[in-house]
Amino acid sequence: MSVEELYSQATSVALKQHPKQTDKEIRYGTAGFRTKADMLDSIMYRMGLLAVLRSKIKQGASIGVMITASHNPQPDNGVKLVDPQGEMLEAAWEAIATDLVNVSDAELGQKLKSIVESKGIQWSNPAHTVVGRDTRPSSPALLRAVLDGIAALKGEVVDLGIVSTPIVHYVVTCINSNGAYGQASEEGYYKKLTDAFKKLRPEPTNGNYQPAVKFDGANGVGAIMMRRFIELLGPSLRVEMYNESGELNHQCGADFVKVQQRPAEGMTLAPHARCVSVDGDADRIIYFYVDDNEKFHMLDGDRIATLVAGYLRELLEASGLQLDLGLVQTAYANGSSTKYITEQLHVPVACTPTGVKHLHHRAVDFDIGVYFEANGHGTVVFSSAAQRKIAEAGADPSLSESQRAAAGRLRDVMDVINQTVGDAISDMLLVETVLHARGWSIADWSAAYSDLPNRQLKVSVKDRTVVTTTDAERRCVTPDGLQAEIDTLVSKQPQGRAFVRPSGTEDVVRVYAEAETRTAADQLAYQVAEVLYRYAGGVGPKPTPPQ
Ligand code: NG1
Ligand code: ZN
Repeated sequence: MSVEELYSQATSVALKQHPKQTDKEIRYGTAGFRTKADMLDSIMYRMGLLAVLRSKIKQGASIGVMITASHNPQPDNGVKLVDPQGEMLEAAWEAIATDLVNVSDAELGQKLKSIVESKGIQWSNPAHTVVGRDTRPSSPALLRAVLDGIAALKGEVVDLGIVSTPIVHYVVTCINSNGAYGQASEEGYYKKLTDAFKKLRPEPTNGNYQPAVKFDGANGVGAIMMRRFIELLGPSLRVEMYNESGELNHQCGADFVKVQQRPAEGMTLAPHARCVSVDGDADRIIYFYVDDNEKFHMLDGDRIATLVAGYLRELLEASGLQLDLGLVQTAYANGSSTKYITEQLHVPVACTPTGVKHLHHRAVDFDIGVYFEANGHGTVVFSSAAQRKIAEAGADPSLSESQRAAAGRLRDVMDVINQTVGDAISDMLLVETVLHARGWSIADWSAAYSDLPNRQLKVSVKDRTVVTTTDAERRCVTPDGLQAEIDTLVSKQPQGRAFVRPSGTEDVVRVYAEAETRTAADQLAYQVAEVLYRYAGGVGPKPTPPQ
């Protein structure tokens, strides 16, 4: 079949089987395309087409397609593409994706042709894709649309079935590294992580550390995966399962715990038991516990980042390796965590706009970059030079035995980490490894520093693009005068900090505030929401003062 025939075949499949459902423009945002599941069929089909083009321009390297709306409610769904090294889709192609899904069905063939020609895509190159989906009831039908898109342009496909987002990133990376990153399958992923984890704890207990967690699967794919992990982990970590099969993300999961600042529902809590909540596609994780007085304590992405960065710094010192370690956060990082990591741990901190791709890009500037969003999405990346130096140091006869042991440990810690993307379960195994090494209970971990009380709110406005920001989203540029009002409100609160930014995944503007006390943080958040509503054209109910 000629290229021209393929373009017209793609168009006729679109018209007959996956017609465009709306003229409303949709954009490829921080998490790909995400909206109500019943508006996604044509978008999925076209993303299947795009995955084939993306693979061809990368000389046939595998491209991932993940069907999920992560922590969003069950009726939503979404899709994102994974680039050859396991990273998020390159920014220039986000714009191409947006163009491709917004043209009419009749213009589709012409659009494909113009992408192929303007990008100089070699049509004779092969195309390979790896597809995964979450547990949403809408996902199987949307998968068929993606597969139809891939088939229309004659791409090859490996369908991983129901898997977490990080497994798709892992498998893509393994295929494209010819297995150097690991065995390219779901089983290969489980084995790599659990083998390294078990090696790092010859004895499951140590000091105050007990090898047991309570796991909230958010009624999603994380629960299914954890069942498989449990078989492989054996007594090295006992996992009690909760929220395995109800409504996805409903009153549970990492986002619920983080935003509501309370335990997931449906769990049997016990004082000081470590509880873990993951999100709907298992790429985010939040720890929490209740103390003897039933007080709730949350250990979020900032806590994980500081715990991990502190431990890596210790291993670097013990091994004598000269590698540059840094931490990357966003404006949502609690002020106390930033202070702790810079002043106590002496690890440099960088701040980027929200969205893991920004954090990831900044983190790779370090030899070892730890990055986490406060919501629990993050990982650690090691440069190839760092990986080589660590491997060499483990066997370097000029080093002392304890230096070699520390380097060897660092190498094994690296194997527990899914460097390709934030990964809830890999992150959990990493946290458990550090707590075990330190002999820490969850309260010991929590004692490192105290979070400043904080509050997040959402404000609906007529057009959220009227809010624009600068300085890694910490200050807003427009609407005119809004930042000055926020500055005045913040200046009245001891340890106050607040910012507003348009969401990339919801039609709202988000407000964040922190301050010395709970009441002050709540009040500041409300006051900022109120001025935002006024300056940015708020719609619907006005922000109401905290009770
Ligand atoms: P938006 O909607 O742009 O705030 C949310 C999260 C991000 C990121 C993306 C992608 C917060 C405040 N924002 O983005 O951190 O995870 O979703 O899923 O948690
Ligand atoms: Zn997610």
